[in-house]
Amino acid sequence: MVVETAQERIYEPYRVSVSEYVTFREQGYLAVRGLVPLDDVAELNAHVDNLLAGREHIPGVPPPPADLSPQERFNYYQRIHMPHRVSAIHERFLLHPRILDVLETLIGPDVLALQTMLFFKQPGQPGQGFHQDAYYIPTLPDTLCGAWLALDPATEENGCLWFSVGSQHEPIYPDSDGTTPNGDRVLGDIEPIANASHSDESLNLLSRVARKYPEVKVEAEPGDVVFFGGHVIHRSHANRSKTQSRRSFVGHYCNARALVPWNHGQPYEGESANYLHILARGTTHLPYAQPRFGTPCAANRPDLYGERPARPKPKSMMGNKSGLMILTAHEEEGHED
Ligand SMILES: O=C(O)CCC(=O)C(=O)O
Repeated sequence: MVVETAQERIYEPYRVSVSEYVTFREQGYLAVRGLVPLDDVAELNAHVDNLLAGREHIPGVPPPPADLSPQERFNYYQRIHMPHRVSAIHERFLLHPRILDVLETLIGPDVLALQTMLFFKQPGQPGQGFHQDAYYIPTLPDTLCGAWLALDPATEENGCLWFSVGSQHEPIYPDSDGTTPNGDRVLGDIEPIANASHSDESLNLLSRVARKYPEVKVEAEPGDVVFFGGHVIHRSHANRSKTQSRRSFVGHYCNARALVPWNHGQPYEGESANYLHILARGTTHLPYAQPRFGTPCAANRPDLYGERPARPKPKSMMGNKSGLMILTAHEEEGHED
């Protein structure tokens, strides 16, 4: 029997439209409907069901104890961080070609894959209060982008994402409580925050900034992917439904030519941890990691995902004898722009 996996499937490339490109910048997020095929979503959901049933486990993540009741087992996990480093299926979704097609346009062309998170968000489980992702994951220059894949319908009731539209133009607010050294600390009048991600707005001081902007909910169907930049303030509420899970898979990425002084709180050598993150698309002059489970991407298949067509020789705008500016073939040496 041939078991078809996401790794072996050939996908129709996704071409981002001009209007989607503009929307991402205008709103701070872009929802691409039906980006990931439902067969792939079903495969990841089956894996999640197996985790909860104890039929599969992720190395380093304790499985639910055998003596739990079915309800306790169902609620055992809330979120698993960085599973792509130890589990092949998570690496495949981090490097899903259709997700990378969009990222290549929004933050590429060179894309580094940094982080994965699997959210369970079963009925009654909490949300995550106002935060900016680049507060947690610094990239220099800052090109961070999240890709949030809905595995279940995500509704207002079960805790979909909400975005403060316009806040993508805000700086990253540093904290006063020492949680991270990140944020735009050199801006003269920036007011530090505290308790980012806290769901109590009176404690989460980023809510003062969020209040300047209209907040928009983004409901999603399985297979929809919501892309959002590292600056946009966003949150999700608790799952208030009685029966509806709100599972999702989130990857974080940046331009592969940015320094990434971040390894999910783990140590790394030197000034940046780029050598621990996977080159997903394009090329880079900086170090990068190979995918541990061999998912095809730019790091191991530069012929497919890395090389770009040779560019024609550059031309410069030069004045001609009549004083008009015209495009002129580049001189090898001694030209002036
Ligand atoms: O899925 C959620 O509830 C929150 C996700 C989120 O805020 C994030 O990935 O930055």
